Amino acid sequence: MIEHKFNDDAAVIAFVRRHTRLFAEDAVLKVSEIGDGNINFVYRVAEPGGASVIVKQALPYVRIIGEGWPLSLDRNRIEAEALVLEAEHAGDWVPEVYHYEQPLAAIIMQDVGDHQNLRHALIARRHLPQLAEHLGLFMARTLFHTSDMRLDAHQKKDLVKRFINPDLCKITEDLFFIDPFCDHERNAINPPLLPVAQALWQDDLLKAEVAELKYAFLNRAEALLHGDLHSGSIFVTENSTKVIDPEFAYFGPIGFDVGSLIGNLLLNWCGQHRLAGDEAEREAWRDWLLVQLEKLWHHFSQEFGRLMREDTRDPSLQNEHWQQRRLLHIWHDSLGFAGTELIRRTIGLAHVADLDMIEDEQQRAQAEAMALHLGRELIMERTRISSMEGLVDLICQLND
Ligand code: SR1
Ligand code: MG
Repeated sequence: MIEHKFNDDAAVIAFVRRHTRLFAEDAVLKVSEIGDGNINFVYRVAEPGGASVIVKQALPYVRIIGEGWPLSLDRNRIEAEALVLEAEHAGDWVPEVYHYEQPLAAIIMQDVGDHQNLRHALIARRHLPQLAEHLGLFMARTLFHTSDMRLDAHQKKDLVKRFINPDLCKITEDLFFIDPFCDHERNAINPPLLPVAQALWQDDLLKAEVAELKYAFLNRAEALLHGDLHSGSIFVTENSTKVIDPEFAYFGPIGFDVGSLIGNLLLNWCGQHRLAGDEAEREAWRDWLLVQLEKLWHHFSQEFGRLMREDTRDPSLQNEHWQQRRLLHIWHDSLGFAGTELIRRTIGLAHVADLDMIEDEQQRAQAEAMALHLGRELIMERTRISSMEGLVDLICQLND
């Protein structure tokens, strides 16, 4: 029996009324459970035709698995605190937190229901003119301002302590770096793709590089990451972008966030290759995605570079040569982590609709094989790809 779960809609409404003043006393409120993620329960509380808020509640286990996979409730505190911290540096791009309540492991936050989930938007080939700029700036600012370049020694260590997140990190450690590279029972593999997956499991050189990336994930406390920056964690309109769901936040390698996002654009690029419909339209969309990739890195690296030059506090880190090297290092890490995201979303536990929605299993296997191949190349070649042009060349060769 889970004692702290909201018993019914009335309990959710009472919680919201207790901690916000958004609704008039006589307003008739409606609750709907709208969570489609893997882990938590998410409720929308709305006055029909009027205001609304989101209540996100963590239970002490993974939602899609049940009580057999216990999970610390502290993730909910981490999410609330990460949202507040992100808002200090990138307030335009995160929902506002109205209240966090530790005993209920619940957050009341701004409803971004007028936005569309980015994964659905990409599948529908919706052009989003400001997406790459918003996400590039979001990452540059949140990551720079929580790094040793900006914080003093004590501030940084205090924050690292606050964001120790062992349960959620363990999910990533397993789902990104272990399961997809062996015949693990949690994997979900499209039958025609099995021989390609089996070849990966035999590939010791690839596994050595994955071990390198995992070791970085385990040990390199460079900045406070969002930690789960995939298309499903982003909501969009034409001119607005909101990044939600930082419950995986912890201090890790900056390239993990950048790479997760690159990986998700590339998953869509692979999936669209085999989606039914007009080929010219599909290819035009895939070209648009590559342009977004370029823009994303452009905005991220320009802003991160500017912040390093203008706002680095530690004099020993103000060295221009070192700063350029740092950016190149982030680029190489990003490519490697993008590769692991491509692979784990294709044959691991948590798939993505960009690939899963291809109905024909053979067609799907072709798009999936492309994702695995691209993932492998990114991991293996990451330190030899020195620029965005190099990345786009590699991707285009794969398409031929
Ligand atoms: C059991 S959790 C599976 C995945 O869902 C989350 O959103 C993370 O991406 C995690 O890897
Ligand atoms: Mg999530």
